[in-house]
Amino acid sequence: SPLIRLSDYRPPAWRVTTIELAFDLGIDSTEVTSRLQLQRDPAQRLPLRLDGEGLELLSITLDGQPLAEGAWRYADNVLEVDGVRDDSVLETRVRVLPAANTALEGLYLSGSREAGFLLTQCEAEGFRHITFFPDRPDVLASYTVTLRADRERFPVLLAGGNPDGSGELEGGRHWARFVDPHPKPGYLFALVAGRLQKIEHDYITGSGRKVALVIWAEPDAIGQCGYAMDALERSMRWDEQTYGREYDLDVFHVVATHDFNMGAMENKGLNIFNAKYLLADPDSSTDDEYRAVEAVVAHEYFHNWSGNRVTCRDWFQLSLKEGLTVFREQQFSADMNSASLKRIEDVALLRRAQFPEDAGPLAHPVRPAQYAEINNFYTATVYEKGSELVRMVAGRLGREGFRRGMDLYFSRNDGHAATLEDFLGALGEANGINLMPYLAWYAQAGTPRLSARGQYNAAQRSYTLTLSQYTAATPNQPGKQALPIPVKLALFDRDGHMLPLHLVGDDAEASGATERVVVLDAAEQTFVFQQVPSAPVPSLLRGFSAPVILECDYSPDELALLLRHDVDGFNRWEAGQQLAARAFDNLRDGNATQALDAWCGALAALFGETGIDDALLADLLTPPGEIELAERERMVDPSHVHALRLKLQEHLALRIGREALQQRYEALAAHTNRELDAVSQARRRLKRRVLDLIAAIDPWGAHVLATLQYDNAPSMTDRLAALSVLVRGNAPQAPAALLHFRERYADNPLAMDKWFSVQTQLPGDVVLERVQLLAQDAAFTLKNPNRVNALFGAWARGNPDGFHRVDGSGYRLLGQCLQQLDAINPQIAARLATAFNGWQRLEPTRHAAALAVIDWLVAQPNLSRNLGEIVRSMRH
Ligand code: B3K
Ligand code: ZN
Repeated sequence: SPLIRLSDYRPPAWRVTTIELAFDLGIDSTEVTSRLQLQRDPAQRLPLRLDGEGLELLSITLDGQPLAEGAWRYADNVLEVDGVRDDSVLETRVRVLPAANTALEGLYLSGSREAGFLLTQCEAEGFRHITFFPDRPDVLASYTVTLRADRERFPVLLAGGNPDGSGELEGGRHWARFVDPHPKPGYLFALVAGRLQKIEHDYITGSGRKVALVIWAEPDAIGQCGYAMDALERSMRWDEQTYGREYDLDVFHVVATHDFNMGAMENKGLNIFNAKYLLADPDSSTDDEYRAVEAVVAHEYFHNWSGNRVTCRDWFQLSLKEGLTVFREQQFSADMNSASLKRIEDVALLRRAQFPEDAGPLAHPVRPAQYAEINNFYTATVYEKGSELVRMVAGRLGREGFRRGMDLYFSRNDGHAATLEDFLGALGEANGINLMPYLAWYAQAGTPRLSARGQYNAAQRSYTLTLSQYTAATPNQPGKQALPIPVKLALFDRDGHMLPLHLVGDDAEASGATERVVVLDAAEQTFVFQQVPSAPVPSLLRGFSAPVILECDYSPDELALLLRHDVDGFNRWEAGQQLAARAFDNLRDGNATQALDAWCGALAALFGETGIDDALLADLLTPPGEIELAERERMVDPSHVHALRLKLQEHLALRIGREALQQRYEALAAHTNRELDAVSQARRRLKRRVLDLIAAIDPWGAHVLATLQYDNAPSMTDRLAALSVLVRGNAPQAPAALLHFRERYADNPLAMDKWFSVQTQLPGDVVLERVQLLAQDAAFTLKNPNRVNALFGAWARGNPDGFHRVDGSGYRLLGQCLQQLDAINPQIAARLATAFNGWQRLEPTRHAAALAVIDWLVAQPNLSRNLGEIVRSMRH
């Protein structure tokens, strides 16, 4: 398929100023009438060309006149019309088939024909599956939408914008109209129709306007929407207080569906959510899921300004809205919960999902230069690395400066489609700083490696820090340039105290602080600190001040010192992670135990101390994951990585001691409740970790504890943690617990997803047969994205040892699944296929087996553009 290139961007030859849409809704067949008020760009003399995919054209008129045969052509997903003048009105009537739409893009049916409801998903290019339109984000139109449907089958009719009347029609039908006063691109259009129930809450904005907040769900789920409503209200207040941004319509609708390709969608005035990120109750949701609901509700709401009021000029600018909105969401979550725990979570995700992406065949810049299928670019790079880039810039400007810059960005671009240059330009201009050097970060793929070397000169009492950077080549990008890398740092003395910093070249005023930022903006630079009384231990990249891989030859003792004393919660955890990675190397190489001793010793000491937060302790006791550890290997054997990581935890548990673990477990278990306050959540988190550590040295004892915990669990968090220990330990109690879980939650799709996922964590080769068995289960279907991800996604991504079978049968199973799935839902197939990422560094046997399956996929006829692009790129 042809590549779309950023360098080919041209402004639209035709714009649409207003669109009037009318839907005659039906499950099998829906008719869509659209009236476009067109506007020609006088500088371009091109015929009118509108996007349209899979539309059955029923009628077409131009300025009220039926168009002659030959005056229009509809081929290759483009409708071309002759004789259109500036100011012309084009009316089309088309038919679409919602129930047959398994790709879940455009207008489709969620749930069963009898009880389900109709909804739309338009980002990125779904609007062209609904009507003919210039389906690109820089064409902003005013929308008037009329929905007509059978009242009994579709009692609720919703579209974005403010309600503008409703009424009865003949034959038991009814109608409702919505007018959106804010011009928007087609990707933000949405409608929902069906039997839904609601909860409502009146919100008063900072300036005193009343907004009706309405959350809609199917009858059996409406009782699980209260937490989302609470999170929505807090998000709205936070955006007013933090960014001065108010909501701008009279109503804000939110709808939950079980059939959705991603997390949620920020359609103007009508957000649509994957039920997984909206529904929550203690009996079926874990603490992590509650926090995910809070974050995603906030994320979609924040898009109302960062994405909707100011949208993207083209899809290459996707990170303009996504990176920025992830950053805003992360700030919000940090404010609502613990900031350092949030930072740990975000960096762990970056390392697990984005660093491997940036190091493999799918590596692409945050602003890609080309794509075949834009839906393949909703990636960890665009989202998470994009957020890190905003964070670097925000850090550079400081709190007030960033707010000043954001105010200018919003006011200057309000109602427009903007670029990353507009963003950095406004932020810089409001602060008198040139931020354009940061554009290089957006254009360059790959994770920079930052090397730090320190040298202490006792005679001069000076400490010289040399920083250098290097980024390895990535596909299509052999040469790399130096990037501006802000390094937040502190120096510790050997007793664990921070030293005042006197950097050569600073004026007296800046001198003496214990923490500061230096910016490396060349291949290598040197920074000299004076008045340093003794050889210090540097704490670098505090708070993870730049998305890089830090290489610094700390001794194990130095890392242990930071782990015990660093006051930056993130860097304290980070020191532990670095030390754990070195301990892993000790076990792998078998030639030293220094790091292993230091890691176990420092954590055993912390375990015995009081005063450390339970949740932070739980995170400190968790070594880097298997994917992260594999990233450090030249040649990867996933089973070996898995086994060594288990060994690592066994050493840690032994050092802490079975008795101490038991005591802590019992103390934590004594508090058992289902409250969501930070202290209760932290206890559950630590309890889960302690139980895991017990399982590492005394599986039998752990299984007894886990069975009790399962039976008495007041919340899903405790229940699932216990079940997971039983399953991962292949405990004799596991089958009965799984059976019980299944019966108890048979009618709860989100809980059933967990039933599927937890079983993908079975150890060893046996998991493959389990996955095959589960794929035949009556409750499994390839048509539901959540179910597919819960089984195949959780297995291929969450159980590297079980997926990367040395005989290649794991790859073949995934390959067959992808082939079938691609015919049903190409977006989900393409995303699942990224589980092959990293195959090039597998040891030779697995490498050959994975390649054979990738090649087999590439050779399949009729591959979708989505899956085709991913599997072909895998060969890079
Ligand atoms: N903007 C949507 C993602 C759309 C994905 C299209 N394949 C959700 C979000 O990022 O908020
Ligand atoms: Zn988003």
